[in-house]
Amino acid sequence: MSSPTQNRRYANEITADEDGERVSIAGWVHEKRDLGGVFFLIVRDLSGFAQVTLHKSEAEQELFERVKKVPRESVVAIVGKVKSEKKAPSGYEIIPERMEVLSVASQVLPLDTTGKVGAELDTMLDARFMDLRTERTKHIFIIRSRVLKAIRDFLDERGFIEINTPKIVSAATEGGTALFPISYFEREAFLNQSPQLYKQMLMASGFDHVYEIAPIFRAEEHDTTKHLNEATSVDIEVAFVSDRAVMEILEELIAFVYSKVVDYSGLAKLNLNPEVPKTPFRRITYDEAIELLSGEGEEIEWGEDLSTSAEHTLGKMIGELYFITDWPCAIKPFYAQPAVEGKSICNAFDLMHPRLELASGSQRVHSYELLKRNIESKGLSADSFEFYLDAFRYGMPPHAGWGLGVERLLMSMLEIENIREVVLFPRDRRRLAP
Ligand code: AMO
Repeated sequence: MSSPTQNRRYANEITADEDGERVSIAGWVHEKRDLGGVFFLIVRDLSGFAQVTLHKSEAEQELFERVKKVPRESVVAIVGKVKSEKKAPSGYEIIPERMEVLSVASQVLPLDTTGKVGAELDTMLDARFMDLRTERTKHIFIIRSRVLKAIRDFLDERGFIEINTPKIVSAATEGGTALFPISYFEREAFLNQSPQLYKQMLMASGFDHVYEIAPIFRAEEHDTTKHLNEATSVDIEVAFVSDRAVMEILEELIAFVYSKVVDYSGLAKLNLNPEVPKTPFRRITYDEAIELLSGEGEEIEWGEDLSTSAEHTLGKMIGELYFITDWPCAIKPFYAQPAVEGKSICNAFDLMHPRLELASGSQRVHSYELLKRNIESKGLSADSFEFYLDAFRYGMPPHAGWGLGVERLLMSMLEIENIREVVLFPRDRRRLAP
């Protein structure tokens, strides 16, 4: 006898037009409904659901009993005939001839895959493999995959070269967040906070448009709904341009990504109907931001970073995606280019969603001397940046770039409260497994 999964079809590929034809499906036992004389087995696969119907009077008794007994979430393969049935969820049902149980699921289940009984986030994350069987979580990760593909398509189309830089490194890049130290043979090394130094070094290579989509590691101590210890960052770096040019790339990229998500049918399962944001996004300077905040009674001293509460106040006032530009150099990293040499404002920007920061970037210092001075004035040792500084000594063009948090983008697009929901296996202060 042939394998029951041979010629396996997805539930949503089968149609009522195939009435009378023999098909084979495989998936998980989603639901069982016993109506006495009729028994329904709902089988779920990646594509959706198939209704398998057994009439007690017509079905083979041995098969009828086995189907009734198969525990929920077990994996089954079914061969049967298609029957057009308007009342069935997909307009057809399958009258089974054969069922093979490929794997029996233990009971009690860690969570309800029908989504009728909601689960706590911790329960979902602890049993992520099963949580992914729910419609909501499945669609979040299909959208995540679409978002990443859209980002790649957009950047590839514009001639960017995709790069991969090391994640085991010897120096910090982003002041403010701590590093994860690791032991590297007889030396100390760290997990990379950002590909910043490497993407900049490539600007000296002639690869003048690069991007990387990769993990970044931040030893954030606090447990928040928007911070992870391992996040995914989209980083770009472009030579011979200013911060203004990379801001335009960023807003066009965001609009393009939205345009590839809004037509996804699974959005309905998340009860969402997002709109493609209009470009160009609004731009306000840091000075304008603190003035707006002051008008709302929230005083920020010049040179101070914006608190989460300040970000929320501004977000409420502006109500759409916007940039904050012209930041004080004191609160931006050593590589941000001053607008005027010697002045305290930098050509740096943040891209904000009304709820949170999505990206930050800048024009970079490309003068070796200034960069070295900046590193030292931030209290860092120029020696540990020698490999990076070297790239600025033999012909480094002006350049600019940004880093965009993939999870932040997704949670803002999908109106998700907790960043952990958009990561398959999130890493936070408490979570190192699964
Ligand atoms: P920054 O540190 O602002 O800039 O990071 C860029 C973007 O990455 C995301 N992000 C995070 N997401 C989740 N959890 C975290 N702990 C976390 N940390 C950062 C955010 C943030 O806006 N080198 C610069 C970028 C550049 O200038 O090119 C940098 O890393 O969405």
